[in-house]
Amino acid sequence: MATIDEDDDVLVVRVVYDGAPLCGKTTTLRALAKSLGVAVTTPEEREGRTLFFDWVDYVGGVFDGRQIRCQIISVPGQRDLGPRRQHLLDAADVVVLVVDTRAAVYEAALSTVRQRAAACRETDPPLGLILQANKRDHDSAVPRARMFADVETIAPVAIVETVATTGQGVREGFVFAVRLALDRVRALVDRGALPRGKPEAEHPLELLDQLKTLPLRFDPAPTLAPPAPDRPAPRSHISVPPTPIAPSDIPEVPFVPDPLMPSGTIWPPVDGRALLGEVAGAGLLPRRTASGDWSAAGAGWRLHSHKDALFGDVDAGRRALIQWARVHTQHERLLSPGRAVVLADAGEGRVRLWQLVRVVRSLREQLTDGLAHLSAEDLAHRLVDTAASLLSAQDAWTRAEVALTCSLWTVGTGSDHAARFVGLLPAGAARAPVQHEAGHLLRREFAPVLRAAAEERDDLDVLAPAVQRGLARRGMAGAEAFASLFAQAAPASAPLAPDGP
Ligand SMILES: Nc1nc2c(ncn2[C@@H]2O[C@H](COP(=O)(O)OP(=O)(O)OP(=O)(O)O)[C@@H](O)[C@H]2O)c(=O)[nH]1
Ligand SMILES: [Mg+2]
Repeated sequence: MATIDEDDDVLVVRVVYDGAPLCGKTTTLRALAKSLGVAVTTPEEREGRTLFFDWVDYVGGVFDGRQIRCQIISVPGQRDLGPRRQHLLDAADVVVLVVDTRAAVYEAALSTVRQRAAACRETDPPLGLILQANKRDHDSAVPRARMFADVETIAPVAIVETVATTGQGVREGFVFAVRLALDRVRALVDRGALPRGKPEAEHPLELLDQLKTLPLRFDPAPTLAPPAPDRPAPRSHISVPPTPIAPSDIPEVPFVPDPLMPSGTIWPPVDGRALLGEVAGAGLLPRRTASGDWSAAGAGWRLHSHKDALFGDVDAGRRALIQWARVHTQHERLLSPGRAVVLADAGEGRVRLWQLVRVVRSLREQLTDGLAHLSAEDLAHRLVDTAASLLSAQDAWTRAEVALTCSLWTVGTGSDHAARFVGLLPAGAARAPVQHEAGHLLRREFAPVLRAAAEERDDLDVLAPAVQRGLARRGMAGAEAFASLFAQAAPASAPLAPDGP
């Protein structure tokens, strides 16, 4: 949802690329980013499929004297990722619906257009919608005239024809989308309803954290490698904190971190108060996100409260606090330091449970730093060390009673160099963690890193053997898959095929 970020003096708008699985959303964002001369961030992918989103930041144009910062986001298309898709759509200022126009999937695409057009019209002020007719290069693409006629019967929707793989038409679609977004912003200004403050998410990591707190309608484990046969059974499960109350229409009192809060409302008892003092000094003001959660980030801290962490009285809230304190204590050695849990007044006798997490740099952020400037040998070292940290985190987390998602974004290293979970603890953390086969995990996590490396450097042919040497020194599970990932990206260094008959 658009907002005026007064700190940076910009208008932030969100352009969301929606559409069926494999219609070409990610391809579109990559082509757009290339034409705008900016980068795409893709937190996680599995076999080329988007798991969370693709994110592009672009500052351009002016609205009422302020620069416009566009957060350009594509949703994951897979049916089972619906909650994530919805969360991203909820914060849209305009939707670009990417449609695969090949004949075989055309009818299904039209029904998506019908649904999305109806949903956009229901929003107040209406949400702009553009139809990006993609894959126009395909032999079986439906004729242009037929497509325009069909869409006309649905709603007055602008159509932009594209070939995302070459970038044709993609930028035009985006420029049009921003105009529609600004129409909506203007309507909000006229009503005095344009919010001021930080956007729902300021950067991809924050958005990723939000999505990771959402319930999934599926368990990703079955589609991945089966758990190792000797994996220990989870010892016990932590139940969801007791008796949250249903959200009501009575607005909540916003949480203002205050180190003078009554005792019994902060965990850990002593250090927690000191941490709270630090957070209070940062002047963070949490805001409600589209999913109903509350969150704030800045000055090295993240504050988060799940939408259901609201309790009708202090006793119910205290029981939940004690349960969360127990989770933190049990997993202290696995979690990044600088965490507190706080029970705060929410007004009308209600209390809300918050987690405060000091930001610790993730493995992925540490890697990004060295991607452009390290020598191939040093980068190879760092890549191998990072892979080892990731695997050791996964190993350690199998003993956890909470489902700590293991990825380059959620693992960091503590002062003792041990791998630590740096994300927000999942709400109602009542699930055994999923363990992936080492090679699979490494491929999944490092493929995007390698793509980024390929954009930054032209010495992958040197990097690949350096990685191989690093692995040989270390001896690591999944080493073969890891090495082959790099070898594939550097064809010049791949072993020559024997002369065939
Ligand atoms: N021929 C052709 N292929 C395309 C075009 N756009 C995308 N593709 C291909 O379609 C496939 C899916 O593209 P993606 O961009 O990954 O689709 P997506 O919608 O992001 O997929 P999910 O988010 O994972 O559901 C890839 O193989 C692309 O190369 C296009 O305009 N023409
Ligand atoms: Mg995608």
